[in-house]
Amino acid sequence: MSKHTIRVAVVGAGRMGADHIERLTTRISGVEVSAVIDTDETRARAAADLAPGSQIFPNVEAAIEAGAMDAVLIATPGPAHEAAIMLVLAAGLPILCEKPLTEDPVSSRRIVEAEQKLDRPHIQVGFTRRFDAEYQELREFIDARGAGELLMLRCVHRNPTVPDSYRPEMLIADSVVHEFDAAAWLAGSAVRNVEVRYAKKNSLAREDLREPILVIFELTNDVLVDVEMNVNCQFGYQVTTEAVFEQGVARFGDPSGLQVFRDSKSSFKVHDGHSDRLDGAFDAELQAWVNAVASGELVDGPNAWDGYQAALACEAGIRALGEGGRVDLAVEERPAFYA
Ligand code: ISE
Repeated sequence: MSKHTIRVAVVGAGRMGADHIERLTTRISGVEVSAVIDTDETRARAAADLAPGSQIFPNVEAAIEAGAMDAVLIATPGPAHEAAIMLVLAAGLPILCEKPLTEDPVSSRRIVEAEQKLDRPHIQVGFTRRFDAEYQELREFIDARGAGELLMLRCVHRNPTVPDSYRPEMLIADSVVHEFDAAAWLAGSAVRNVEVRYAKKNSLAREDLREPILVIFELTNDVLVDVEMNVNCQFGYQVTTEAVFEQGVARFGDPSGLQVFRDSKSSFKVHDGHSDRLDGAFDAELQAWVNAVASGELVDGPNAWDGYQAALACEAGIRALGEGGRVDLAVEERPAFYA
């Protein structure tokens, strides 16, 4: 692809889609939002107002037919991802798909099979944590054996509250999916089994939402990972990771910035949600993707194979959530296409 401004169509004009449209329009270079695609015209129009000059379309087919874009960012809810991806892949355009790639491994597998018929990967998956400076620093530390071999990862993932649309299995498929991807990426190994334990239920959580939970999983290199998944912690958004090595411990995610001492107390600002906690990572992720599309590389970050691996881990995690016990995954070798 030549060095012209990349024209991006954003599919899905909800909160995440609008956020990406605003980001692409105001903060990312070498790109313009040329199309907004949403079945709800009012929503599409409101989001398109954030990107002057963009056109709106009711579906992906119409935008492809009009030749409205060079690349596509998919920000619809997960169940709509496969259909949009298949259409865009058939048109040979690069894709940045918000996580999850799809909500089950069977449909994710269909996608990696379709993509492997192309000359190179076209799909990047929005596992944004890989673009966060603290995650990147920890990965470099692990790779450099800064404190010897990595033994364990101890993660905390807390949300202040979740909307009523958040179903119990989303604890795994929408939330712990981040740790499945991030831990595998940090440690350079795939997830091989998953177990879920329930804590005493938070009475502030909805009746049908039994949480917090503790998710424990092993990687193929024997590193053990545990995640406190807590979506009603009330006080703010918190993501911490502690890596335990043979000769030390490395940790990130604790509050930083201004510490105020007042009225016999000290305090730090805590993040409100993923948008402020991961703001810089979202910028870095989108800029890396746009640059990759412009250079013809098409993907610079987690690819569809990573999305498929996360879907396999989620399927095992959802079974463990419902049935208890440890659920094993079929570990497959990464194809050379996705090396
Ligand atoms: C949400 O979809 C996200 O991606 C957030 O990062 C995560 O913290 C939250 O639990 C999910 O529901």
